[in-house]
Amino acid sequence: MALAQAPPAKENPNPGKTDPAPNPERARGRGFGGPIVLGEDDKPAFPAPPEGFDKTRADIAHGKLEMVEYDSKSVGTKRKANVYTPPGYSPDTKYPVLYLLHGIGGDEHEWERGGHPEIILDNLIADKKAESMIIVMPNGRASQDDRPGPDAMRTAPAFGEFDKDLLGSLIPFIESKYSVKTDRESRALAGLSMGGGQSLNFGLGNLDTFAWVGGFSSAPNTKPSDQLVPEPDKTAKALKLLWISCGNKDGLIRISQGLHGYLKEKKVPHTWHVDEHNHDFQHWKKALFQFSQMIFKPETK
Ligand code: FER
Repeated sequence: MALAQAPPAKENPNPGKTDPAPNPERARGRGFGGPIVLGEDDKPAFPAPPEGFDKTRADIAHGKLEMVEYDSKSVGTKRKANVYTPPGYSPDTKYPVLYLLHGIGGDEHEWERGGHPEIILDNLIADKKAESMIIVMPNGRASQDDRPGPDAMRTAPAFGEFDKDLLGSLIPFIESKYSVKTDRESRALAGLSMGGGQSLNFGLGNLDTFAWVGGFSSAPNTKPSDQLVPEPDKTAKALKLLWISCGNKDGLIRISQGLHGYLKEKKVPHTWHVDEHNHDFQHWKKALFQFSQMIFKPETK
């Protein structure tokens, strides 16, 4: 679900509860999440992407999107994932893989519908700014009924179950179906909002599986910082990139600010990027544009 295109927020139906109301109407509108207090570190780490970064170019090679189905052992159903293979994908080459996760109202279509990663990556690969990579966009709601339904907030617990499906079924499936590299430095995990929280929780919790981790506008499902990074030296040593970003008009920014502050105090290297956006695909597309140029590159760390 493209949050940016959602109707404006209604009145808070829970006047006694200000932070944040468990109502998807508010989650999709402006001003949800709570008050925003910006600190001196809360600024852009990168300039805005060039004009046209997200526009289809006729003069370059294009990758492909395909919807695949895999057997999920932990959920007990067949589940779908939207897979981008880069221009010229060939079984003679082995590719790194970015697992890219959606938000509370979304599903396996959300990134394609709202963010067009296939366009952003086609352009970056044509300009030799990103590595040729596969992007897997699964459904992060690990339950038999994995639709957002009329009250997506109610499906939040299923997002917490997705690590078993990701590690136990989806990654093995992708590694059997596609020609991919299978070392940890060839796997990245990133996502928006609920998917940002999942990426931090599951990525930082599985350093033997992922070396590149990104949270874009991460939601309150993000674990407390001392649980995410209980051993700062170990995390610092293992990770090639830890990316945290948020818009400065996003009421959830305190989640990312809190993690940035903790990492700074514990001296864990990370990228902290704050732009001028709200909780929407303007931020998420730009975050993907930057993040995807940094991953799978030897010089990033
Ligand atoms: C919440 C506010 C927002 C929450 C989740 C979200 C689990 C997620 C928003 C999104 O994915 O866009 O309190 O609790």
